Amino acid sequence: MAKYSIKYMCLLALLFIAAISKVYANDGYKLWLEYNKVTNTQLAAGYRQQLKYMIFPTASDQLKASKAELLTALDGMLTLKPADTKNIMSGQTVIIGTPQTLKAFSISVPDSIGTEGYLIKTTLIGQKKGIVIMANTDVGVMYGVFNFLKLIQTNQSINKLNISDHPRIMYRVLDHWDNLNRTVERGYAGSSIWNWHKLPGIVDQRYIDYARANASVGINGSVVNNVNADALILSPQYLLKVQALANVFRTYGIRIYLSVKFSSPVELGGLKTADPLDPAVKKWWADKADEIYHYIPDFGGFLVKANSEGQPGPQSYGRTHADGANMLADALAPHHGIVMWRAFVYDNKVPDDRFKQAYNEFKPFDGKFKDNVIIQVKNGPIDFQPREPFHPLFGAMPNTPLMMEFQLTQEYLGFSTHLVYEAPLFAECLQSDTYTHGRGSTVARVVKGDFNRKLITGMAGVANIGTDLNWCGHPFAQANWYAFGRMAWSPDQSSAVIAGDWLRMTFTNDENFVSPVKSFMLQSRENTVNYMTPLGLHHIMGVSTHYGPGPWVDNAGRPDWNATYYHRADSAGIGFDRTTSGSNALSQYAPEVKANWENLQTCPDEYLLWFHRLSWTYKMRSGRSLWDELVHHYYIGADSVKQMGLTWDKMQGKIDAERFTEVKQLMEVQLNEATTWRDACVLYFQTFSKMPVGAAYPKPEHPLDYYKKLKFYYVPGIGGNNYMTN
Ligand code: BDP
Repeated sequence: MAKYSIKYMCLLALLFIAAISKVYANDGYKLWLEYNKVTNTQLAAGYRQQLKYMIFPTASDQLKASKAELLTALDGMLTLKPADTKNIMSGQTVIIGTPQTLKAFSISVPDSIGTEGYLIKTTLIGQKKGIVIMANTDVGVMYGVFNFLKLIQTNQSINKLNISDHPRIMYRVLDHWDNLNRTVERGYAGSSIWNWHKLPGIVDQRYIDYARANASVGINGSVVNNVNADALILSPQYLLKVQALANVFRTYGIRIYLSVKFSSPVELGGLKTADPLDPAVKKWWADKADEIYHYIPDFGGFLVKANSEGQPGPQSYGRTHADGANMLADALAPHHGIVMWRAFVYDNKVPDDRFKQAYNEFKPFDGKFKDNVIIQVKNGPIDFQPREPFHPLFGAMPNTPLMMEFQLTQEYLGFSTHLVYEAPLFAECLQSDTYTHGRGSTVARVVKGDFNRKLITGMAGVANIGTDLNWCGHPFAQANWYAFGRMAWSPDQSSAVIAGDWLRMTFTNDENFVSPVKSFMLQSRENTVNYMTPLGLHHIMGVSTHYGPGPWVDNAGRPDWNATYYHRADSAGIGFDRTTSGSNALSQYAPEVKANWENLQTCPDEYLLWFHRLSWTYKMRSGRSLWDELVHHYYIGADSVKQMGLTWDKMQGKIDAERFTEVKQLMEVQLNEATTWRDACVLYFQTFSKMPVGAAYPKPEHPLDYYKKLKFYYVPGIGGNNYMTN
């Protein structure tokens, strides 16, 4: 008790300091676009010297917005207002433009940077030195400006610049699982930022800041409503609201997309069927597309969840996924829109391992989809678990565009109270070798379209954004939005570099902060795997809410929503046999991958129980028994959260008190929850292994029954009224 009250008083004191020190208070709203003062005076003087004048034509809204961003940022970081000029002043001018505007200075823009790329270069213009930010299009200029600003935000030299970059992926999209009643499915950061009731009349500043943040990392698409879609979104009333958002997004190079319900022709159009081969249905969708493009000329297209978790789809009418997707594709094609058709399908009536079902359903249709259809595939075969092997569809459909779907919102990663930097999870998947086109055919290369240049390419991130002041619930969850944008732009980028940039832009350039915090960020996802699902365990969370541990769940609405379906623990052992002797899911991978994971000598510990069912006494590489190894992982997982907290404590004073205190409290919550995961899982699995837990480990605070009986009310993320929960 005494310990508690001291802790409590310390927190109160911190909150008090945070409240009175207004100058340092920071609610995190500005994300990585803080534009903090450059504190290194020499560096700042150098920047000021080089940025005295600016030539920046503002012919379009995009160019105007880019210029405004540049001016705000330079004012914030350097208290500098570069003078507008028409002439080059020696070593002091930044010229920004596209081929048309740069012609006057005899500067040509290379075709190689493409339509969205940019080039930032220190160069002689005539006799004088200056910096040129150039692109072939206005949106390319915007990306160039944001990346130029990043150099200053991260305190890099701008003396001899020669930076050329372009996106490797065409469609870089955020998927919002936002319902029209403003709940967010699997959202942990407040309500939906789309205030549908007040739209189209009220255009919230948040929409603009959202679009700016996206543009700053190269995100160029936004699906604004839940994949478990409400047909109403296609009604004229809602299309006017969508149009108002599209008008904001356009300035920042972002196209708007909608999730559509396959049965909309029935629900909204009053037709008797939504059969994709029915001429009246085809006409309904074609007319609807015309109507949408009338409101939004640059509308991006549709995202569809069909015949999945209770959603209607073409199979409801005896048709195939290809029939459904192609029908919608035909409706959008005259307007250059695309269909993102999800491969997240599984059915408990299909008597096969859930792991295998998406592959079985989609692989036969390789090459059968229209050019403007892209199949959106989750990174792993089950469902965004803390660790999954890559989805076997990657590389298996060489004649079909496959779009990566990552989940930024932390449905299975501790919601918004756990610090989990997801870039290492993205990178692990993207750098996995599919071997489908020989050694080195990484998932990233498949997604980039390296093996079939004719295909469109894309990457989607299920957004973690809501109305919380700091957008994402946890200050560090912003890093996942940021990292997603960076990796969608260039999937081979390093998680460490991205974390470093994000920390500098969001908090401070102080190396004593950046270095230790970056290292725990990089470790954070592994920590969570350890305290939740080590050694290849998966899908053992609480039923429906997906909050907290639930390895005992065996009575969910469907067998394939039960934890016991996945871990299969009994007195003989634990794990899902997906080798030839089991479900043979491994046969869906290239022979090299199958051989590697099927063989116990080569299968990494990380994937062990994904593919193998082993006895509790099975001897691991470490020399420990499987049971001891499992226990070890659970304990180091929870302990690493404690270590992270101790490192964070040392950061006090290096950043603003408000965010410091918030993160400190979050880490305490995370430690409690990690400990609960550890104790509940170890106690539960021990009922089967019947083996002891080493005496050196702290004992669980409660018996197993306590954890099993815990009930959580009003858990965020499941408040919608328009979807199934699993
Ligand atoms: C699962 C979520 C569910 C989503 C589904 C999906 O639990 O709420 O609707 O994925 O991706 O992870 O469609």
